[in-house]
Amino acid sequence: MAITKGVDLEIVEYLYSAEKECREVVKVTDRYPELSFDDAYLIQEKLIERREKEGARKIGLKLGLTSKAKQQMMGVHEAIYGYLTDDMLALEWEPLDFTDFIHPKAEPEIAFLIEEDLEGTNVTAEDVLRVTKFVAPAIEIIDSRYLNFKFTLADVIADNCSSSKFLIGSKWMSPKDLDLGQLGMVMSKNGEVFQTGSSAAVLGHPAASVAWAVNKLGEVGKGIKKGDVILSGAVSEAISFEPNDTILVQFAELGSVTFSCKSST
Ligand code: OOG
Ligand code: MG
Repeated sequence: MAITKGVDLEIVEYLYSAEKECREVVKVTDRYPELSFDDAYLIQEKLIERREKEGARKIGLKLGLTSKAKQQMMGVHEAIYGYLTDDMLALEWEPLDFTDFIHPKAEPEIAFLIEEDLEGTNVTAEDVLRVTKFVAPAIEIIDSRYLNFKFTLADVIADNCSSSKFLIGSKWMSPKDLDLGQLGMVMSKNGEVFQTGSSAAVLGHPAASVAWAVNKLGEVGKGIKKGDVILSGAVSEAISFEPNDTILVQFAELGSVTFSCKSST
């Protein structure tokens, strides 16, 4: 069942202000249990439009729930997607301010830099690799606007899939020059290893995850564009961080990406 007309904009304002004020809020489906996935993607779209009105610019996409482990955790069989905007890009050499977040977590991802438009409903991982100029190591910082980071699938889609910030490492490689399907990954916090994994965790191959997103967008006549940055979805579980923490993600062959969080004073 779909939500009634007009409610969508109310939800957009609800989520927009929660993000702006770094405030966690009760999940949308507590009030609107009838919220469908289609409703949720529509709200996500309008939420991005709302941010574009304030000057943000769409620069690409992010995938979520692309690993079997995460899908099982949520009891779903499908990935989800959200949008990246220019104001989400964080830089390795500028410490993050914890007061910009609610309860952030960092996760290791592969970034795709796209050099050709791609659209369709039968797109394969090979097609994606063909239009990918570079891949790079990346960290996504997710920061659900919902209380205790707890939500249903419709809730998280509406909340632009928990997106907050992302960082891209400095080593960019052509996907032709490495075995992108089997890259080992180590994520550490303050020098201690917290997560290990392989890029194969992302739907078998990170390019398959991007292909899934292109096909999903293809169903509504959209696609990906030259210049887009696309985050593959997490290679392992996310880890939380606090002021003074330093997170480092290292990928075999593809190098590393890191950030620190400022002290709280
Ligand atoms: C949803 C977003 C998940 C990923 O890479 O799997 C995501 C969440 O877990 O909050 O970005
Ligand atoms: Mg992610």
